[in-house]
Amino acid sequence: MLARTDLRGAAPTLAELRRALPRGGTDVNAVLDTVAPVVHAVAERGADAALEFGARFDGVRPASVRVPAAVIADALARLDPAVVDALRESITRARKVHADQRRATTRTQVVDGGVVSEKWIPVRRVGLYVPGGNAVYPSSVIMNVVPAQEAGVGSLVIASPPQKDFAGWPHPTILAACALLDVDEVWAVGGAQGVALLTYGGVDLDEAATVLDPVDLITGPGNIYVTAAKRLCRGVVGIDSEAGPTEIAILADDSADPGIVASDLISQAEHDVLAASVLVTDSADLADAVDAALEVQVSATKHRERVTTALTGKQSGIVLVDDLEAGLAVVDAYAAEHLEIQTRDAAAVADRVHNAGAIFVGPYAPVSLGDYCAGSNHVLPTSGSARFASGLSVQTFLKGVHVIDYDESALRDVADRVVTLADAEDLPGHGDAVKQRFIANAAAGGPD
Ligand code: HSO
Ligand code: ZN
Repeated sequence: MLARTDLRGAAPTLAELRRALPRGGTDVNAVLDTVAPVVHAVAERGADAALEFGARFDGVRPASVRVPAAVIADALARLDPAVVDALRESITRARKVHADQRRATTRTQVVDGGVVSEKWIPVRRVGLYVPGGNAVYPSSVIMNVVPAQEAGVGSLVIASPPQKDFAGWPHPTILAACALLDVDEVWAVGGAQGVALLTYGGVDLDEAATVLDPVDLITGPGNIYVTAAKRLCRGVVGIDSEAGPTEIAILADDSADPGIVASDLISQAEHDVLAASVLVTDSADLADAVDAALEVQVSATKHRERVTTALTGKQSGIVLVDDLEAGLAVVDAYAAEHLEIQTRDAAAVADRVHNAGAIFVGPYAPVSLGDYCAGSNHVLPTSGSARFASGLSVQTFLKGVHVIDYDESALRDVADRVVTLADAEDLPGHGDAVKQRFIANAAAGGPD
């Protein structure tokens, strides 16, 4: 079922390796021209334009952009208690992990009388985009909201597309997750117009003419139009990352259970026809066994068509390597969003991985656990960006600010060096700004 790339006996360069690996890719640039007029219209006309586009693209126009509190409360009241319980457990575990990510102010005594501190200030107002349509993921609400709250973000709004089946409000499971997380500001707006409204703000067309304040940072995945709008709005607003289709890579040796490997490959293929499932192994026997297990499991899985399309797409496959060493080079070059290690001594092998969004160690840490209930975050870097980017965390919502506090003698001690460097850069005004302090002191008969 999975295409094979055989690297045994080969010694590819990094560039050759990257080219040889299965990889998809969506062309966000191709829709920029379609999305730009939407963004511009919302930037100019605010909620009015956003609702018009919603009516056109989502086929429904909610009574207001802001979802009434009673609608949110009602969604929670109606949710299956077992789902409520599981969401609560997911929230509790995520809070535990993310609370530990908070950063303390650092204070460095550079010299006597000269201190530089770095403090971490939460972004003031954040917009979390939550997709509607096929992918209704209350778990993603948790993964975005919890780190923002643990970072101390004071103001948080969730935007999610209006749903035809629910009177134009976002999906009730999304609203219920908001209620569980104490998020009370939810906007029924999605797509490019949702991103634009978060960026530029507006005034709701409800009776109270509710003000829709713009945000400082937008996080959360979306479809290609949402991603294109994020690209266009970046700069006016902060953007977390551009999320591509989900990916799982599994590094496995002959000790791995082929049934487990197959089911984990299917679990992420289930998300999207463009999802990538990649097995990297030094065991041809395991590759054969996984393929056989896939045949059986895929035919029994609910979303078999979508899964089959994903697994047979050019973004998925099996990469055969000579040994684990070569396997590690492959997974580092691939830089998967999710990487599972299904080998002997899995923890030691995991320790050697350099590039992955998140690493899942051994047979009892499947990606599905991380998707919902490990406590880790499931918003992770895709498309190879794990080489330089991190998943969502408390850090995403913090800004580091240096605070510089030097007294007179500390400045005097280094003044000559500042003047020298300023002159070397032909910026004598910079040096003068330092000298001025000491001239002024002398003229005023100061302590000089
Ligand atoms: N695996 C997805 C997240 C998700 N899975 C949400 C289930 N629901 C991307 O990390
Ligand atoms: Zn998932």
